[in-house]
Amino acid sequence: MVINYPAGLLMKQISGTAQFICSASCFAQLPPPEGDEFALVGRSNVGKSSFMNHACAMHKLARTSKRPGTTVCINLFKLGETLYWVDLPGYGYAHRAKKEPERWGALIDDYSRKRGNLKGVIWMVDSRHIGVDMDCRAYAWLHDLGKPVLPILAKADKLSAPMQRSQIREFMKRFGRFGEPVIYSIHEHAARQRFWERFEGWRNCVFSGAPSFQSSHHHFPIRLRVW
Ligand SMILES: Nc1nc2c(ncn2[C@@H]2O[C@H](COP(=O)(O)OP(=O)(O)O)[C@@H](O)[C@H]2O)c(=O)[nH]1
Ligand SMILES: [Mg+2]
Repeated sequence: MVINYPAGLLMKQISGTAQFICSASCFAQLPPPEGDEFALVGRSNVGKSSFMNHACAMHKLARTSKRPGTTVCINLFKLGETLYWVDLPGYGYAHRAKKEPERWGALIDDYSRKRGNLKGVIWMVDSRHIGVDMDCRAYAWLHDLGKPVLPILAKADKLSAPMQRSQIREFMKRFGRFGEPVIYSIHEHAARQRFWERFEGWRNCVFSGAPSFQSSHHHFPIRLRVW
């Protein structure tokens, strides 16, 4: 069934009420799937945890850090009655990757491919650095995964308005198949509403099974090697 929520309702329901559910260091530790899950994917330090806190209007929901790579687990959050978000470990930090790249890749791959209620991915890219190698590899992996992707350009306060527009164009040139990215800054109050309106529309598309959101058919899976 497609539920079309009035714009802004979801944001109001979620603000200040989201809950941390658990941290899992392997797929088996996750609780049984419930409701609809959306995963946050992006480079370490791109601002995933800050974004979740800001979007949910809660300061300490997800841990944020100036030190990259501190989220080594899958963290599950309940945002609404049937809405869950998952903060995944960020990719792209060499010192971490050297230590346990296989476990990281396997953790993300396992989760993304086996979790039955994973409905879509929120992909965060630094608005200042479009097209860096790690993001290009993540793009190939996301494409292969075949789940709907909602792209976010993070830390937009670091750019002027004209630069934001030109970075959106750059993103569309490289990764346009996922649609136009939402510009986000945790220092801009209006970003929250802009995001939730877009999320609601995107989620309604996801659940209506529009053809553009159907999985693409590949003959072999691209294993994630960027984490
Ligand atoms: N200027 C600015 N800094 C941000 C923004 N979002 C996150 N940060 C900073 O980026 C750093 C990493 O953020 P964090 O949420 O821990 O990134 P994660 O590793 O992707 O979860 C922290 O120092 C945040 O304060 C933003 O929109 N603007
Ligand atoms: Mg984090």
